[in-house]
Amino acid sequence: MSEDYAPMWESLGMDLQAHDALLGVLGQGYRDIYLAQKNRPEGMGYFDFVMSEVHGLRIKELLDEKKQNRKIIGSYCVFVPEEIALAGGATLVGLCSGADFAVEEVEKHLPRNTCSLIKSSFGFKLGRVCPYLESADMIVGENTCDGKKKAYETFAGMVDNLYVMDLPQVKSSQGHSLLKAEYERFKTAVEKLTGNKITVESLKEAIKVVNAKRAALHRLATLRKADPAPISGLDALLANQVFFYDNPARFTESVNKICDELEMRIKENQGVFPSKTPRILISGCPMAVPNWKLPWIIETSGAVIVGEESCVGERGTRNLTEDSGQSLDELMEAITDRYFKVDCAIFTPNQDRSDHIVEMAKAYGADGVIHYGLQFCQPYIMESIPVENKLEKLGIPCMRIETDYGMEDVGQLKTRVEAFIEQISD
Ligand code: BJ8
Repeated sequence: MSEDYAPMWESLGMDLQAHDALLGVLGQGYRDIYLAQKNRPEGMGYFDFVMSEVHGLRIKELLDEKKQNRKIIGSYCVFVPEEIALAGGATLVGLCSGADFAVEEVEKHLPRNTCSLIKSSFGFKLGRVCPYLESADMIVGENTCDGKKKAYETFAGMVDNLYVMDLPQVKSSQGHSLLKAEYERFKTAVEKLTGNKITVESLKEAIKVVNAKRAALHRLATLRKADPAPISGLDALLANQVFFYDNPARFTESVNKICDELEMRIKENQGVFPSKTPRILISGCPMAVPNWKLPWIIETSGAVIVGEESCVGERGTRNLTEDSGQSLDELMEAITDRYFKVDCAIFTPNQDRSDHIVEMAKAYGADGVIHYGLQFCQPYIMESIPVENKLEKLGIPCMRIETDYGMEDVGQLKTRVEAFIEQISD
């Protein structure tokens, strides 16, 4: 890191010793997994920098924004509309939850058989190691899966600024009305937090900013259809992860810059892996920073990842928000329409998701799909069986993996992944 940020972290009430240990592991993991890759696009240098300053410069920027009276809102789910936060003059940051921390302490509050993502969110709070969490003026929890829903009841006793958003579970007209009502309630809460009234102009502008971020990722995704793949899945995943906490305009510009470079690579028939390398689509639970285990295993086993059907990926970003509305109500309706299309496995039935997986597998020329389920995540693990059946019927090989954030199963996973890659290479 370029500066001594210890006083800043201390001012946030963080545990410096534990935080140093976390950064040590994160830095080592990043070097071993990311910097060890060959032939990366030069534009990834920006993301390397972002990662090297993930708890430094970006936090300093957020604290500077706070000094200017801007509020920071932390979120754990792609159902929390960034458009509304931005329109109210707040900054939205994703709270990662991609690594185990303070597990013993966490298991005093949560059952052992809780998914790693939820445990991680508790661990970062209990261990006082996440400066994003500690900088947030409001933390939004959402009633999605049962695990999260119940965990937030306990989490409410650990932070004094938790806002819980209710979400529908069925894609019916009643479900749509519930989502819209919840977004109206969130809009009021943001206005109260920031002291700013959301206007047609501010909401339109915010929609434009968030759409531009998503459009840049669409451009990146489209370029990954090329063979040889111009960028690794690991690097593309990183861009999707940084989407959640970088400055929006800077992020858009940086992704577009990489896309310019990738277009040149494609013209020159250059790739990160040789042409005809087996192509994998990953589908399932979100992979938050620094959860890079499975992509790393796949891409060091002779395959390339060409797409992510995930909230940290295409499920989270594929739809844009219509911005032609002329009134607040029309724009709020458009926001609701946009988010209502997110096909998270908490919805029942959830046919759209399996259709989208098939669509992605075809569009990206995937030779096979690896379904990634976090252990104890009922919604995604349950869905993985019909998803596998559907894919197999269509002749698309699929492998289901259940894992957690630990490294104990790396050897076993690698063996299974290698066998799958061999199978789809024939
Ligand atoms: S919209 S996927 S970000 S809820 S892995 S905590 S589902 S038990 S993360 Fe998610 Fe929003 Fe849905 Fe996306 Fe529960 Fe499963 Fe754990 Fe999960």
